[in-house]
Amino acid sequence: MRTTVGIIGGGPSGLLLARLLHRAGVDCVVLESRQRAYVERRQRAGILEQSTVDALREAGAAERLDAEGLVHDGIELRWGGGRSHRIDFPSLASGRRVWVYAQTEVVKDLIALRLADGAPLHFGAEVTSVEGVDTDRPVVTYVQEGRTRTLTCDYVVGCDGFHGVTRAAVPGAARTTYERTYPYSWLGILADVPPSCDELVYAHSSRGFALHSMRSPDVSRLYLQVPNGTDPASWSGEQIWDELDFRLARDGRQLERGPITAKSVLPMRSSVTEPMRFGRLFLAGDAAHIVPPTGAKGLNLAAADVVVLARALIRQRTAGSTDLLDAYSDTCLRRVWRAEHFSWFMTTTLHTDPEQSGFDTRLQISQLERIASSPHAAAELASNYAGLPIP
Ligand code: FAS
Ligand code: PHB
Repeated sequence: MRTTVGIIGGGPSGLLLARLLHRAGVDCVVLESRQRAYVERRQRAGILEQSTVDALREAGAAERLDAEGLVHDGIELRWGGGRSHRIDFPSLASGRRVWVYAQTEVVKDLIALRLADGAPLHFGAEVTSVEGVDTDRPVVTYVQEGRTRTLTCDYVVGCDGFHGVTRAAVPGAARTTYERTYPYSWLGILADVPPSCDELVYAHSSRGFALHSMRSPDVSRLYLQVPNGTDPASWSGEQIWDELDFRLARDGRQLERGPITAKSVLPMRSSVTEPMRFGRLFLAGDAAHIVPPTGAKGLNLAAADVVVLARALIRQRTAGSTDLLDAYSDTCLRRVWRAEHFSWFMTTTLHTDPEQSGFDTRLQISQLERIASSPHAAAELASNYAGLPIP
């Protein structure tokens, strides 16, 4: 096969890029290793920042989001067994806000649109190599239904996530990866019970972090900080609810409880690979960078990368100029590092490192008290959380 843009990975970044290019008349092919049902049910992000919603609307992919998504104008921070403070986005973040609309739903919407357009989206197509990225005819090799096939492209975009193959297609001497791991993970649950709070609640406690989130008026999404290597099966439903009550405690009110329908453990990692481009190969989303989910940035960074890249590819095809393509990596990395810092800040302020001292804990409390007492500190958190404009 032959195409202008070969997109490896049918997650949010690959699918949104394909949508943006298709609407501009730039032909592309999406190769996704998993089957459609797997990709559509994979539980991941839950929060869309303003720029992501704007991009989905501009791509004609926000009809269900606008009908079913929950608009949120703030989040609540809790600490010290009773202290709490609400961060108000409209007053602190220039009117920008966030939406609760799960990544699974974004992926379902983009797949449905791609298939309705009759545009090439191949499931069960595992890419095994990307060659010739330093030539003007890179070749993607993939296996589908037991047969090895090739796709010749003008450009290849790695949207294949942290465990994909495209990052390795950049020669080791030409790339640098900056990483940090954290001494804790998240135990996440889905529960068939209405959310106990109207908004998201991020809680610091002596026994560790907890997050109250949601998926709909009838489904709650909650997380507990747990040690790395925790087996989700080692936590019973009652133990999970009891620990969530302790950590999210406020005025003695307990959480509404209900059947837990999904349970998984997510390790925490920060990682950035530079540059995000090598010859005719571009990296986008988790293929290039990972953030701990405390700042709700992962999916949103992926969306921002492909908005910038789509604009650059369309300019190259329509005006013959590679200026935006040449600037892609630097343009994205400025925003990536801002989100990396914010995600690290939210993670290290709200989680309790098992090795931390009493001094460290006092610093965390002081930071939380500063946010509660200073409109400037609160505005810095609000503007990062609601998301900075895409350049
Ligand atoms: P993705 O990983 O979503 O998609 C990559 C796609 O490429 C996948 O469909 C994969 O099957 C495919 N692929 C991989 N190798 C391939 C190959 N060789 N050939 C073809 N296809 C290939 N972010 C948040 O903001 N909040 C959260 O709560 C949150 N929770 C997360 C939980 C987990 C377990 C994980 C792993 C991530 C979580 N994230 C969260 C981050 C997540 O949402 C990512 O940022 C987002 O999925 C990034 O999207 P993509 O870059 O498209 O990568
Ligand atoms: C979620 O609802 O899955 C979610 C929300 C906010 C986060 C992380 C995850 O920071």
